[in-house]
Amino acid sequence: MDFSLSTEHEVLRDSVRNFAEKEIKPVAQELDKKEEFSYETMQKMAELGLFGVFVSEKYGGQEMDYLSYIIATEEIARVDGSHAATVAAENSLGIGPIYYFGNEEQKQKYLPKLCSGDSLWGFGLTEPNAGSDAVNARTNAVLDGNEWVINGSKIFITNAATEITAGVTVLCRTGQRDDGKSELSCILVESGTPGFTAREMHDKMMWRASNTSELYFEDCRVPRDNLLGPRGQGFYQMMQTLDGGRLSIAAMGLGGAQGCYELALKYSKEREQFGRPIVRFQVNSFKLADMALEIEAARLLLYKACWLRDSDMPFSKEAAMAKLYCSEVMYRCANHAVQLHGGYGLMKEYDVERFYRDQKLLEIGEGTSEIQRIVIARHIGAL
Ligand code: COS
Repeated sequence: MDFSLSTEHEVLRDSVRNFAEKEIKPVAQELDKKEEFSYETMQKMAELGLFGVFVSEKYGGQEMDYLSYIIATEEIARVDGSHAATVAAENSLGIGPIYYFGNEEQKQKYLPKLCSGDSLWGFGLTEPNAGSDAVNARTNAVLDGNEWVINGSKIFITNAATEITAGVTVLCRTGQRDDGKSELSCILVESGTPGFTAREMHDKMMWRASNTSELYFEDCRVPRDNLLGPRGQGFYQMMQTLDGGRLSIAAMGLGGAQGCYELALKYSKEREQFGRPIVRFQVNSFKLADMALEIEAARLLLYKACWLRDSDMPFSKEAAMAKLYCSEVMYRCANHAVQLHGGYGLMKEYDVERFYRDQKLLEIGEGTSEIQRIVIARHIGAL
């Protein structure tokens, strides 16, 4: 058994870490405060090759493995959750479905611009009344001649309302199956299509510098050929996409936890109370020891899940485990980090304050912690 990373992975980690420290860290606080999506840093991330990391070079991607993408996401998240969200949502949710399920024409048409960062793409699964119960999606698509006519709405969709969003993959109910369940299919809807509106959502607690939107479809007509893969495969495509997406959320948990830990360790060595650095109090050093321990365990769990995926082995259960564990580790690390910073940890000028808010999304997005426990329980035959 060999736990060492390849030179390629190490080089990637170093370059993304340096980039994040230099380009994202200095602006993260201000963007969070202003609730502003930065096209400038997004473009710089694109130039670094952070979009389409696992996509073949044929479509403009980096053709690296999934672990590489996860390490890159982890390193961005170590510095800022919003930027990591933009990268993660674009790779696994925006690009992923087109890359894995699209036909050649769709891939040629959309992927090069998504990989270069010239445009972004959204993943339209969640609806106001279909969150955890995703199979209950009600957005409807009816064939009328050579066009799908779509009606319905989606909510909490990342990257779908930016100035450069090229479109969204939308899960639609396209009929009823013989077993009485909904027939669900994915349809590609380009931005600017009449009847399709994306409205940015504001006043978020977390990921304030990432783009989140509500989508509305009112008699929105798109060509019949915009169907992604075979009709009726939409829910499986979405679930498979989420298996990969859950690894990204896990990477954000791991990276965020690492960021909290490093900030807390540094501060605890500098801050003096009762005549000595607070790290010298056992109660504090134990917190840091727990953080280091859990981060190590989280990294092993996540990288093993990536190894399974990169080896074409089933990884659904491990993705749910990694997502669940890494997000809960970040929750505990952010909590300890704020506690160690005392009153200063409650102030926006300290990054741990932002980490503390940003971490909450990880226990909710791409399947709540409760849903991950359902997925794991089903895999082990306990449900
Ligand atoms: N890959 C491919 N197909 C899958 C799958 C997976 N990982 N998991 C489930 N499916 C299939 C099932 O095989 C089933 O197929 P049939 O209807 O043909 O039998 C179908 O999808 C529905 O699955 P299931 O019967 O298990 O549906 P449930 O409603 O009981 O539960 C859960 C599905 C709860 C696991 C699912 O709805 C889920 O993950 N919900 C959370 C959604 C989510 O993460 N949203 C966040 C979006 S933020 S981007």
